[in-house]
Amino acid sequence: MGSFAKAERLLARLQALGQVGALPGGGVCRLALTKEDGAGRDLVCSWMRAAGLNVVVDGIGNIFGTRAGTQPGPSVMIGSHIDTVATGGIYDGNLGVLAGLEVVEALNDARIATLSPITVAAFTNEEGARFAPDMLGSLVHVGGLDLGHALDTVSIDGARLGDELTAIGYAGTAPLGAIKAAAYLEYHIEQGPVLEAEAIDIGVVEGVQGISWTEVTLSGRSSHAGATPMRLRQDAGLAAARISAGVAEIVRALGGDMVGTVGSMKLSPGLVNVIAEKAVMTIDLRHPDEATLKVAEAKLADLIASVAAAEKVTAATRVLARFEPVGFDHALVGRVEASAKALGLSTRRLHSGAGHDAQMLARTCPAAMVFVPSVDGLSHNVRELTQPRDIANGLDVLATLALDLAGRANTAMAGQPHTNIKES
Ligand code: HGY
Ligand code: MN
Ligand code: MN
Repeated sequence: MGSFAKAERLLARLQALGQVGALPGGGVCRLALTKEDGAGRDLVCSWMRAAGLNVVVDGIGNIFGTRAGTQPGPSVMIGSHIDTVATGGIYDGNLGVLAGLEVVEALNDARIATLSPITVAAFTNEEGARFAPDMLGSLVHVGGLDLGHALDTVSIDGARLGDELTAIGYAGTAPLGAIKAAAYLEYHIEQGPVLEAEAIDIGVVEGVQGISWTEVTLSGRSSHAGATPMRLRQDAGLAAARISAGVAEIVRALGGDMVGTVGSMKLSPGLVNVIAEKAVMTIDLRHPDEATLKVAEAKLADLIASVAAAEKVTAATRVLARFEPVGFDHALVGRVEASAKALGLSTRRLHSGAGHDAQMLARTCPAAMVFVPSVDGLSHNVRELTQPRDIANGLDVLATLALDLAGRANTAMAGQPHTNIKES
């Protein structure tokens, strides 16, 4: 059955963009605002312009490519991100931006005009791996983070966000929030095991779980690994290890959907025969329920305090990101489900384990997401893979729904755009 959009061009573009920042053994590294990210942006903008889109860049580097409708007004926005983690795959984020571009190109090829404009968006620094928090660009876009504050963010490698943005040529001049969205769609890989395990074609995403990122700095005293008796040590490395193990215990005790990750831990001086004087570690806690996430955070604070006292080190914490759970617009979620079913695809409702720009856009307009299966549930891994058939399925749902929301202009049924999704 399918839709007016075809996956071949999208699959080719995913591979082509995946060559920008490609890692030797496969996968990609395009950390936000690096020169590789800049090159990826240049390539995507060149495709947008070749498709006739009006491309604008705002002050935080968000890219918006708009295909005009026959009527002025807010866009149907299709977005995601093209920055990646350091050991990323070619699908996370990139699929959503390039699929939006494919929808536009397919409309051009089919000579279909829409009543409402369609805007393809690539948001800055969705990953948050280099600059925290994640979803930073879309958060600024919706007014959730002051631009000046965002531009002064310092990366894990000591760079200032605004300087890096200027260095890659994406410190834009378009006013923040200038492109209004009547509805926001994000097409994304699931990044988890559910759809594959249940052999489901399309994930109908009802919302995104809460996210809590904390950086902990533990300060002890370096001394000789051999000559210092255990009772005299102030070992920041041991404290960090005990906190890491304690996070796993907190998560296990809360059970259910609770997840916790110590993704980075740096010891200094980091030498085999020197007791670590300093440890800097990050803790990522997530849960779909805000109250439970708060309980986990309180337990973490107690854990840090008790380990620091026991190991005679000092602990300083810094919140890197904190977003409450978000529910997507019920009517639009229903439209995703109905579009998939009308295409003969199997569906399942689920919450997203990962954060997405859609959770920020949901603050300003109805937002919803389309998920497709991840092979082995893998993502943030160079082996990230989604099968071409699944990519085509998700594209068909996205294209069908985007056209439905934007409204066809050049047919006898021309009328009001369906972007006021409450009516339908
Ligand atoms: O961390 C996340 O959930 C997303 O990949 N930024
Ligand atoms: Mn993503
Ligand atoms: Mn990601």
